[in-house]
Amino acid sequence: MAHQLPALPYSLDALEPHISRNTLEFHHGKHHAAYVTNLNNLVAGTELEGKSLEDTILAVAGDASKAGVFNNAAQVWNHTFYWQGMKPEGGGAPSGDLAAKIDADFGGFDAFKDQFKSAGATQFGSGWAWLVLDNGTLKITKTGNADLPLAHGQKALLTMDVWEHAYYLDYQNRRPDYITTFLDKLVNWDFVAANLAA
Ligand code: MN3
Repeated sequence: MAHQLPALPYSLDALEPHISRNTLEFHHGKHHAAYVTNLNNLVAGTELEGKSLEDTILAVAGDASKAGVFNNAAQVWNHTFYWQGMKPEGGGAPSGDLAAKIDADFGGFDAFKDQFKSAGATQFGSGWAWLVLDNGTLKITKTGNADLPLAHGQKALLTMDVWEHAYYLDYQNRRPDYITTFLDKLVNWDFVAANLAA
């Protein structure tokens, strides 16, 4: 079965005023959809056709001759994961085991936020900021273009898209304002906690 564009886990206007319907219509309906279409076209008739998204990513990671497949497959995965990491009335602080783990590995929630903001702000050009589990330890990372933790043996817990298409319609060049809003108003900590527990 061909790869499908997953529905958003909320309505197109659910994240307003922080992320507009206009942004989600383009970002999900055009950008994310195009990655799915491109991936299906690239794998059609090859040994990758019918493989899961994760298996496809792992099969071509590091293979320069398959960069197009990697980029589109990874972008499909990254966006599906990004949507789930946000919710209406999100943000605030995590609780329970996740909060304790953040305190232990970062020295507190404020230190986590500072590192996450810095990763997003300093990713030059297009890419992603991540909270990952790396050999049992929480870490903040950033990746360029489509690159993702799965290709580096890390488990993704949360991601923030810092490609300009993620924020430009709502924030123009003010990427730091988008990042602050993502943390304060949008993060779905229940999703992050479930990923940590899985
Ligand atoms: Mn994007």
